[in-house]
Amino acid sequence: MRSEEHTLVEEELISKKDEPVNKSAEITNTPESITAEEHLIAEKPRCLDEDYEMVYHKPKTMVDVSMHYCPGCAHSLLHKLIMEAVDELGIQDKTIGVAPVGCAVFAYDYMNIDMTEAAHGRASATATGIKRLLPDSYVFTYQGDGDLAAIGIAETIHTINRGENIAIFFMNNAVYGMTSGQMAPTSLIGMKTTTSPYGRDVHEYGEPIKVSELISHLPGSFYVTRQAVNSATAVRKAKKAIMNAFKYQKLNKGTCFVEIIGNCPSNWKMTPLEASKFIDSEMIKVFPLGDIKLPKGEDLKLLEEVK
Ligand SMILES: Cc1ncc(C[n+]2csc(CCOP(=O)(O)OP(=O)(O)O)c2C)c(N)n1
Ligand code: SF4
Ligand SMILES: [Mg+2]
Repeated sequence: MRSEEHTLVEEELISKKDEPVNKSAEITNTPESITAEEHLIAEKPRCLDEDYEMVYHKPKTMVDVSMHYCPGCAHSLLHKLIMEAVDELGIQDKTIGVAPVGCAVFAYDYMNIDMTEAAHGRASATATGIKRLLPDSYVFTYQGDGDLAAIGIAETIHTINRGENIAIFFMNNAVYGMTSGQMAPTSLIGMKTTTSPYGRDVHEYGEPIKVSELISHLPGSFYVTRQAVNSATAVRKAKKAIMNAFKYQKLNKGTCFVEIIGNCPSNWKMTPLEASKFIDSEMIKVFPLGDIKLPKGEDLKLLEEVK
């Protein structure tokens, strides 16, 4: 709630904003040369701290820079959710991420944790090496559908079949976003892409691959879930799934796989809002949301210990 004091300070700021600036401040930058405006700006947070209740802040695990993503792109939101989870679990200094080749190639510029880059599709193989050398760390890969389900499908299946104790965050936006929207293994039937201008033809290219269902049959997968980030409810559920994927790593029971149905407004040639609606009306018909494989039996009891 705004206080009288805050309103007064704000009015003072507005009235002093137009006062002539001490030009010497720009040249000498000495404490005496601080302008009235600079002084008031330094004062402002004191007022905010006292009179506002903090309801949202960027997690400290996010680097405070602008992202390169297109407006409305789900990558930025997924980055933030993963980093919020790391922040809330207090594992920033123990978490190591592997960035993909794809639009999220610069994930390491935004996530304030140890990260490395893998060759296209090889993130889970890279993560395997890291986790085996540093078993007490929390290791995750972040991969798109071109990266994980096309060029990297072999690595993905073998990694999960071995039950590597890592988390895989899989952003499924049904196209190769970075390279201008070619058809991916997850493109929908009839979906127009730059390499399927008349729509994906099932006879020519087969059905979209449902990676989560596929890998849930592998004994090495421990937790498999499919979520989205196109609504507030979906975001809350996705965040919970991401938290679970990190927590379950403590149990050393296998791979945790979180698929996120994302978007690519630029290559889908939609506004962000249209893209969100398309997810609800088309994408989740093919890729239904929800948990696909959950820990059970004795493992469920173990999970209580890490909550
Ligand atoms: C070995 C190799 N083959 C192909 C490419 C070209 N390439 C870069 S990104 C990409 C597809 C990325 O799509 P996706 O993984 O779905 O990520 P998105 O951009 O959609 O998030 C391809 C084919 C490459 N960089 N390296
Ligand atoms: S091209 Fe698509 S996936 Fe890439 S940043 Fe833009 S909207 Fe996101
Ligand atoms: Mg993609």
